Amino acid sequence: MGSCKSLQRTRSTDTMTSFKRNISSEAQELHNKLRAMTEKGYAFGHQDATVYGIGWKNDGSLFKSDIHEITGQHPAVHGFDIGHLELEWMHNLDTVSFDLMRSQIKKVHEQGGIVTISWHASNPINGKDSWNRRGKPVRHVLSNGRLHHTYRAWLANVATFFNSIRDDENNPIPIIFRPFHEMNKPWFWWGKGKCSEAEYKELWRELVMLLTNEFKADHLLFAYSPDFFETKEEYLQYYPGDDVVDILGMDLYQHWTSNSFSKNLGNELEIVTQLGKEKEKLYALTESGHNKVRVPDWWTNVIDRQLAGSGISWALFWRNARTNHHFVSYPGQESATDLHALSKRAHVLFLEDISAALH
Ligand code: BMA
Repeated sequence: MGSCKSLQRTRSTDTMTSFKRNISSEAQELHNKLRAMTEKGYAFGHQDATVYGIGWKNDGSLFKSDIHEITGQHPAVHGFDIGHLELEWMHNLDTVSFDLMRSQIKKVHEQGGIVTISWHASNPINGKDSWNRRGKPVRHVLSNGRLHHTYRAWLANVATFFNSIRDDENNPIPIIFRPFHEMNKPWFWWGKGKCSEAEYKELWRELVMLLTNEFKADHLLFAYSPDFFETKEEYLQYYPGDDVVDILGMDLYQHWTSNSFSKNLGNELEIVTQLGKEKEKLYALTESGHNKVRVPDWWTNVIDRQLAGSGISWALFWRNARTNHHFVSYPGQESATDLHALSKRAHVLFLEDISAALH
């Protein structure tokens, strides 16, 4: 690694939307930074890290995170979600205001951190949430579909938001966008059973084309994130093409025992490592966690046991919403001491590790 290979810009040769994707220098720099970072270890990420935690909510005056409370360090990768931006709401589906999100992203970026954004988009058929499975929305939002016009306006809003996130020099802050995740499972309107593989791929390709080339948000990298898979074929079932995916993601939660989770995680890592080599792409654990982190040594004995030396770029753990829905430790919680121990390991990268060393 360490090569300066530029991002894939080849055209797709099949019947799918074919275009030459625009990629700004900011996006290219973010990619280079991710590569350099990955040489040192993997970055620790947390969803909504600085906007709220257990027992606190950011009113805009803070730069605080549950991770920092425990380890003295902020996460290196910060996840946010733009669900409901498409409806032109002032705050997302989890009541995070988009103005706060913008200002926190700026702070993260100023400190050398990395930002990744997911999109729990509403069902375009009825405006209800992502889990609403009414109709076959995907085919209707594609170009020529009856909802394409509405959906295009959604993407214009998304691009406007991304383009509004700027540093003090007015340069757009590069972001890893992770739309339409967990498509190989049946829970979202864009998921398995709600569209064909070809429709999903077209959905993705049109999104990239519209956001980057049409609406000029070309400072984005794109992460593809299936949920649990057992084989390479399963992983690639909805893969929309090397020219429109920059990071091979995977979402995997521990629902049952640490043993079965470790086994699945290990198998998935082998698959994406191989694919990462073949495709010369970065790979990451884009969503993970064990609700309530009920295993006291989960961080060192389950997570790091699998992730150390795996070659992944980052692992992002889901949000700390409340005491019965949180995916990292908080002060006094039973896994907090172990998270602190994890943070001492040199190959686990936090905010200062990636800003100081890589600037
Ligand atoms: C899910 C849950 C929901 C939340 C959604 C988007 O996994 O945490 O409560 O609304 O993610 O953040």
